[in-house]
Amino acid sequence: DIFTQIGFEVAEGPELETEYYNFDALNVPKDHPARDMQDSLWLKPERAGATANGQKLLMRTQTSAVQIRYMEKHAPPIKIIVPGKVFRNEATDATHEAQFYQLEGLQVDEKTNLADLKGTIQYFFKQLFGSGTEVRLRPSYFPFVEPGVEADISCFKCAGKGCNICKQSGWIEIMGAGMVAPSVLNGVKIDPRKFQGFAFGMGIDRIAMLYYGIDDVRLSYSGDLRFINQF
Ligand code: 2NL
Repeated sequence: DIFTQIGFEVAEGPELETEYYNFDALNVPKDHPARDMQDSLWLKPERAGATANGQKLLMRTQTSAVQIRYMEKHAPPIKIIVPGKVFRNEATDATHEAQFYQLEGLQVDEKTNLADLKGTIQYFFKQLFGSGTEVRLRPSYFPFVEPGVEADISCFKCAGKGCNICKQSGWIEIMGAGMVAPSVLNGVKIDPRKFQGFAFGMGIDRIAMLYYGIDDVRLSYSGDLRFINQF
């Protein structure tokens, strides 16, 4: 709702993806550890239907493939948010699940820049956590963006003084983002000399946990009605 108020549309796509859409189109190196069997849930290739046009299939590890598919079909201006379930080959504990929800966003237009990204993130977190919420960006790296950033918000519990939620730092690491890499735009036949884009991704479960003070991500998927009925 917060994003649709400023013109974003909701897009969705398949949970079962090809290696091309999940990794190659996003500039993830061929030897990147995220592609490993240890990190991703691959379908056995010998199983009938486990390849699509010779492409290996996996449960999507992020929703970015939806944005790639969208950019192939739609010319800019593009403003979408993509909610959806993602999957990791993960030993579960209080802060790790094998399935969780992400929300990614993508805007592509002429003259879209890093200030537009920061303004959009700032608007979102002020709406979600209150108008006193501050956002800061730190340099980071993701293969599909250049430059890449990590966004922190000022702690909504202690307003920056330092508490258990923000680990005494006053800031909470909340999402990754950046300007869409030119190679990613070229891959979907959008000319990066004419169009620029920003993109961001966040874990919805993690934000809900922070917001409601939930200390174990596995509760959300336990099927325990005493937990579910509180929301
Ligand atoms: C994170 C980081 C991110 C994106 C997701 C994206 C998608 C396309 C192109 C470029 Cl199609 N970028 N998505 C960009 C930066 C970060 O997520 O930590 N998520 C939980």
